[in-house]
Amino acid sequence: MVDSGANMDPGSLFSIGEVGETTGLSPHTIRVWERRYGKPQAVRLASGHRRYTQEQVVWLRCVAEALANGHRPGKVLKLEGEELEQLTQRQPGSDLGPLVGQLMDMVYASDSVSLAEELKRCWHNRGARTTIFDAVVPLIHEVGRAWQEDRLTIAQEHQLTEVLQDLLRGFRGQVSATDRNIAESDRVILATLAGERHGLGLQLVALLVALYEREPVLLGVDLPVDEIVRVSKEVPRSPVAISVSTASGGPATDRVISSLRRELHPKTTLLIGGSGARRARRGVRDVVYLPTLAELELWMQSEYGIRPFDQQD
Ligand code: B12
Repeated sequence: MVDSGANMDPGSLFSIGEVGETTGLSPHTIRVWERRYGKPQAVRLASGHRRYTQEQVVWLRCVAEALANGHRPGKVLKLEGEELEQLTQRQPGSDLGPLVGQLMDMVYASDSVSLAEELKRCWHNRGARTTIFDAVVPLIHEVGRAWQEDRLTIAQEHQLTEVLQDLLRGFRGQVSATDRNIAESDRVILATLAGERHGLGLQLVALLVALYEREPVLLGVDLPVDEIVRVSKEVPRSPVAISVSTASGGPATDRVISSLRRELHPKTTLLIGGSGARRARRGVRDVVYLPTLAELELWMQSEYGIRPFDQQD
């Protein structure tokens, strides 16, 4: 459920202008929805100004994506969580958006060359945001579904992973700054925990971190806690971000996250993301849970005091 925000520190809330800037929705639309649908219910300051929680901003961004896919506000505004997420990835009346459908045909045809070319074309012509959020992420999720339903061979799935890893690294190479001094707090250490072999989440996060002109330090997948701690202790002001897939989220992983939290320097920020990450209220203390890339973006915007990467000059 969306938090009412009543007990929140006003400093951690967003103004309607900031919400509009991050979601692309006009403040007028947001006010009309509150009146008409009762959502998002803003926190009112003594001055009468509206403020929104991070959770509400993420919800509004999902709403904006679903609307951009052609779904009706009356339907979209009633939804939350997984149901809403599905509409951000699918167009009405069809299972997939045309671009993802086309990319899936290439996966089925084991045509890595066309797949890579199409994604590069998307990156050059339609930009980083469309490529990440409208092509790569829905493609990964559709491949997961197809694999589960036995519509895809192991080789086809592996081939896609290889293509995406190469591309995401290549895109990152294009946006990474090479000629400036990187402050310790501007680095983000990225890893998955022991037993977790899903690495595309890390690549996506690394690309997003680079788009925000920060430096991802990739330790890769399947790392024991003491290895992550050893690297982090050298640079305690760099946040540590861990990707947890649905395959590995759960109480056993929570215990590993607790021990990682205990062993890291107390000042080191620990970010846990990926669809296996839990929500803050049920999770480990002193850990920032950011299950989606949209939440990572908001975190970076508030942490580093910067605007969305595609609105910077
Ligand atoms: C490719 C793939 C593999 C490859 C991975 C290769 C590689 N080098 O990465 C291989 C073949 C190794 C593999 C193995 C397995 N896989 Co697999 N795999 C996938 C697939 C298709 C993509 C994986 C991936 O990287 N996802 C991770 C990211 C990209 O997705 P995400 O968790 O939703 O994260 C999103 C955000 O949360 C965010 N994010 C991710 N990390 C982070 C971190 C931070 C800090 C932040 C802020 C955000 C963030 O980015 C993503 C984009 O929105 C998924 C399908 C899917 N839907 O994910 C299945 C999937 C994850 N695999 C699955 C399974 C079952 C397995 C195996 C158990 C299969 C087996 N029987 O061996 C093993 C387990 C391996 C292990 N020990 O980890 C299931 C899990 C289902 C479940 N609920 O348990 C899935 C969902 C497929 C399915 N539909 O059944 N897999």
